[in-house]
Amino acid sequence: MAEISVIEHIHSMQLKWSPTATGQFTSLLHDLILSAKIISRSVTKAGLVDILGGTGDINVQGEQVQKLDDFANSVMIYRMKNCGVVCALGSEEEDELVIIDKDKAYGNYVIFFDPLDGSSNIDANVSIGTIFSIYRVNDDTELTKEKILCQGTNQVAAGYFLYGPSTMMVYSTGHGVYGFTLDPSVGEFLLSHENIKIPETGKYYSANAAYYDRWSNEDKKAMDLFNHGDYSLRYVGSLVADFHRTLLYGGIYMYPADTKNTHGKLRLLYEANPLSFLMEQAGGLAVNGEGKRILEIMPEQIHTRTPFIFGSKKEVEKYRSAFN
Ligand code: AHM
Ligand code: MG
Repeated sequence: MAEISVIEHIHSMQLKWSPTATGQFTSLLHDLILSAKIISRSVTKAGLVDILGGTGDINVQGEQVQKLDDFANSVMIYRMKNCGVVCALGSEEEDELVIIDKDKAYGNYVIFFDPLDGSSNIDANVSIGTIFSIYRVNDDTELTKEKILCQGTNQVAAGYFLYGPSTMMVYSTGHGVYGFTLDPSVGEFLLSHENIKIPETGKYYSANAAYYDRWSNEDKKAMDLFNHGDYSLRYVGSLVADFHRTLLYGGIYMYPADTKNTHGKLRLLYEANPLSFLMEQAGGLAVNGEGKRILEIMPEQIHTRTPFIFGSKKEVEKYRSAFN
């Protein structure tokens, strides 16, 4: 069987869907993939070198920064700032949007990312990931926050890298969802999951059930619809890992608002939007607590949070039935 590399795949998708492409997007993906390979290398060696544990700092989210968080963020920022095609970026680990100096090579792409999602799991050698969301700005006038912050429906591509037993890349440009597995012997991501579709229904439900007492009555009622023997509970606590399992096996993931996280915990721009883009492309649903499509929420700022519920159509509709 021909082994298709991710860059080859991106080229073939562009030929099919955007034949007049300039190559900027491929260039961006190339640098993104290089960042992920560098992060993956460090994640794999984490127990052997002094990169486990915290830096002692607290980030803008009020969370402890892990050394690997810090490392992954600097790799991503460096590569994205210097790839020549990005004009602005937003990271979970940065307080503000970063607008790239116009004296550097400068392109039309905006990228949001969570450099290392699931970082509370790092020291336990549990799967973690990098999530990305890409937009294109089509005018050359001065960039403003208003131009950059928009609904997730405007994403031109989204995806994630999963650092698990194998390192994977899953991405979509709006024409299906494709998965690639890093073959360390050749150093390339090779196509392993073609045109992924989530099952219409699945037996896994996923939520931090310890927060039950903090949820609204509707969310408690929704949880009760799954918390019995017809379903099975899975919760890693690394969003990328929980998403990947849900994408492949079906079922539902729920991180609703609670009395502590009154707007939900997960961030719209670099967690919920890119994963919702993939989920919808795979035939699933992604909504907030009010049942609104995640991709239609207008962000108020770069770190806007949202309740986040996604999965197979049948289970997400069942979740929604608790609100009627
Ligand atoms: P992080 O991006 O700082 O790692 O935080 C997000 C993580 C998600 O990966 C995970 O789904 C969630 O937080 C777990 O939260 P909780 O510990 O409240 O269940
Ligand atoms: Mg995260």
